[in-house]
Amino acid sequence: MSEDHKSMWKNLGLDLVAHDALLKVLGKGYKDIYLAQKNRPEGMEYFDFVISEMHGLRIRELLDERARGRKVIGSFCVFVPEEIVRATDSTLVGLCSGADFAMDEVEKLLPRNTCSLIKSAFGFKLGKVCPYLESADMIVGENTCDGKKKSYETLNNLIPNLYVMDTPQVKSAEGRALLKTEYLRFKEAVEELTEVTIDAIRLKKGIEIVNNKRKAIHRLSSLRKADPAPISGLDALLANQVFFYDDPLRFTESVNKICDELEQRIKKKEGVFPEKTPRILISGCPMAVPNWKLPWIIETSGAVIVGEESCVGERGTRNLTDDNRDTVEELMETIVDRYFDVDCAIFTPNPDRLDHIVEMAEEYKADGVIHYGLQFCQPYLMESMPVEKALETKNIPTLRIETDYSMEDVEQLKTRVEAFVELLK
Ligand code: BJ8
Repeated sequence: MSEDHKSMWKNLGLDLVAHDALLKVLGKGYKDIYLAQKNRPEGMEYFDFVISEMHGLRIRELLDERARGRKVIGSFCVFVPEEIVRATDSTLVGLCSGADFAMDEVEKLLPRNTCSLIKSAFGFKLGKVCPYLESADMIVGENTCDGKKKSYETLNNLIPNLYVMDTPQVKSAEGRALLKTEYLRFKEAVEELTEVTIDAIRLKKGIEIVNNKRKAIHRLSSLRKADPAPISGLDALLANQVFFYDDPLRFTESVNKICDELEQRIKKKEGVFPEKTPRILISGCPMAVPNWKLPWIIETSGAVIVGEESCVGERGTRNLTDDNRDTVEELMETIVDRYFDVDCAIFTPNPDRLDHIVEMAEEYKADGVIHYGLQFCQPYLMESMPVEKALETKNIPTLRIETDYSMEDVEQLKTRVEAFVELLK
């Protein structure tokens, strides 16, 4: 690692020894899981680079932006509207992480039976290893699941610039009104932080930038319908993960470039795996970097992942925001409409999600669905049962997996996944 990066991390207050250890583990994991894949599209080199510089050059870019007066806002959920942040020329970065860190310290503050996603965010803060957390001018929490909303009360003592957004739990007129109130309050908070007044031109521009990222991902998703699949699920997941960190214009361009390449592959019937490889749709909790465990197990067990019904995937990106309006008020309404359609399991009831999973399974020609629930995640574990039922009625085989970020259950999971894949053949 360059001395430059080291002094940057030191200035951010990171624990250099712990951070170094983390980067070593990440580097090894990436090499074993990603670089070991065969037949990857050439365009993935860009994403390899992004991951290798995720804590280096990308942080440097964000700090440079800050030095020019721009702001960086961190978030843990796809309910935080990126359009509003972009409208002020600020950058929104995802803060969820997919690895255990400083768990002894975390369990002094949170009950042991808290999901890995929440514990991991605390671990990265307490272990002083997340340069994104330390570079953010504002960190947005949201009252989604009980675990998150209660943990923000504790996180508030560790982070001076935490802003908490309320979110509805029911898709009713009152629920939508609550989301609108909260988005208007958030807009004001972002305007105050950035000292920028959001007008219609700015908001339209923000919407356009974020929509373009989503459109590039839609294009990528749709190419995954081909058999043989032109890209692995691991690589597609990586693009979905980088969605939350990268410069949006560069990201859009890079994903579109990969899509050009994939189109050529499809023409030549070139795939990452042979034709007729069993196709899997993953559905459930979000998978943040470097949570690649389950996809890795699936794709080394003779199957290919063709879609993710997840916030790091189609649940997070599927809808566009309508920018065909003239005033800030009208554009804010379309933003509310767009996000109110997100079918997170915190909503009750949540029938749209079941319909969407069935639709996705059919559209991506999945032979089976693997439902991924993080241990102690009540919303998604509870919903895994109706999901299974809904898929059963369509004769789509389902495997329900409950796991965490540790590697202890890899062998056991592999045995279950292999048996499931056998069934699909
Ligand atoms: S919109 S899925 S990103 S809340 S895994 S912390 S639900 S106990 S992440 Fe999420 Fe927003 Fe919903 Fe998406 Fe709680 Fe479950 Fe943990 Fe979770």
